[in-house]
Amino acid sequence: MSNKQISSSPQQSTKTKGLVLLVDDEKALLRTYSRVLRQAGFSVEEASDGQMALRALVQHDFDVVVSDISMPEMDGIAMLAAVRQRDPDLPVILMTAGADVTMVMRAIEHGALHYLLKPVEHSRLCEVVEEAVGLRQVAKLKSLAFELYGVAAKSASHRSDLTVHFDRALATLYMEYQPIVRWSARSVIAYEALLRTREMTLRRPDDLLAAAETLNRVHEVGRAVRDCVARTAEVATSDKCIFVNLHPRDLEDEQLYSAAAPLTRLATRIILEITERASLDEVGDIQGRLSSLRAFGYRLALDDLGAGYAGLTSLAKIKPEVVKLDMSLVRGVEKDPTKQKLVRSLTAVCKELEMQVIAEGVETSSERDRLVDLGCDHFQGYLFARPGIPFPEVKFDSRLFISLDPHHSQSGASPLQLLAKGAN
Ligand code: G
Ligand code: MN
Repeated sequence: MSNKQISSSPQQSTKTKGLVLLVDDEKALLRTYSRVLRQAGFSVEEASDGQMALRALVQHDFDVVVSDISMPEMDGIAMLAAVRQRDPDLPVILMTAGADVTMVMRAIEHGALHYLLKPVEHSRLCEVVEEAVGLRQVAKLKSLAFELYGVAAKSASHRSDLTVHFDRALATLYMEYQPIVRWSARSVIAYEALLRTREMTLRRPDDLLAAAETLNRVHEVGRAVRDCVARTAEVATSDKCIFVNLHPRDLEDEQLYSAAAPLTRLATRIILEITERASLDEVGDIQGRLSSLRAFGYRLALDDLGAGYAGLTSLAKIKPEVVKLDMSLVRGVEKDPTKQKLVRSLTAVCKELEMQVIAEGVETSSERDRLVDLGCDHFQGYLFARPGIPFPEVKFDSRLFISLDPHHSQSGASPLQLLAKGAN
């Protein structure tokens, strides 16, 4: 029937307050509500039964559905259920002539946003529709944000999607490098290689690693990272040490111990960071593995000290050459006596144990100055440089600055020696 055609053009939706799908089998009401909504600035598509409404939903991207409940064939509740199947975020407002409690319950159960009694007051209709359009906008932005920056929490139920994203993340993986400075010499002594990817859904390294864990593909990330660092280190000009993060699972990858692996050839320039956030308990023969790495020339750093649950056990197990203080201890250290005490004690103990201390995540000069008072001399953080490709320089304050040439340090020692044991 011609009166069942969908009216008004969908293109209007871009210029209006929002696109409404109005569903009612009573033609007079359909016309009236449609006119009211249009006058209020909305675009309206009309449908005179549930089936027709579902067809319209396939064709257009509606902001809200306003539907009568009692209609022949498919009623408003059944239509609502069908809408929910294909779009969990589309607001649906139901209208009915009688206040039937069971009906209201069912409507709410199926996720109706509002339940209006007929005859619906015109201003109330516009108000409710306007609110629904706003909610729809928020839902869209939220899902966009999730797509761009969200964690891979939905991964378990979307394993095949996750595989596609993870493959793309691996294929577009690259490293950024953040300088580590020795403040007393005003010089860069090393860089930390930080994992990056162009795959937007797994941009945060934590999310990429979580995906790798879910898919049981952690070793692939570790190998890609090490190969990438090795390639950069071989072609780029810097001869400084490079800190490379290891996932605890990487310690079980035989490729890490292969003499032919690209990073092995550079081992004496590499400090492998092992995080304190994860437990090493599941890694078999940890002592044997760490000795093999040291035999190649690798040194070890304990990352994120102060953020983990591992207490002293990881420190005792690894006996790292370098300890990195977690940024949670650094943030606002100048205002927090407890943090000051902790940093002072940790720094002193680590020095006793001949472990070099690096304070991570230093963002302000007040944090840096207080850390210097507390005995720290090695820093990393946005205050000095953001991570970049490859090997960003650090501009030290010219009044205090000793040498602008990053390859020439004031002491005359090579950057490697500066980081060697006891070179405090
Ligand atoms: O866990 P790990 O220490 O490896 O993580 C280092 C992370 O901290 C990197 O992702 C890096 O980009 C980030 N980072 C480096 N410097 C700073 C800083 O000064 N402030 C903050 N908030 N993050 C930093
Ligand atoms: Mn690290």
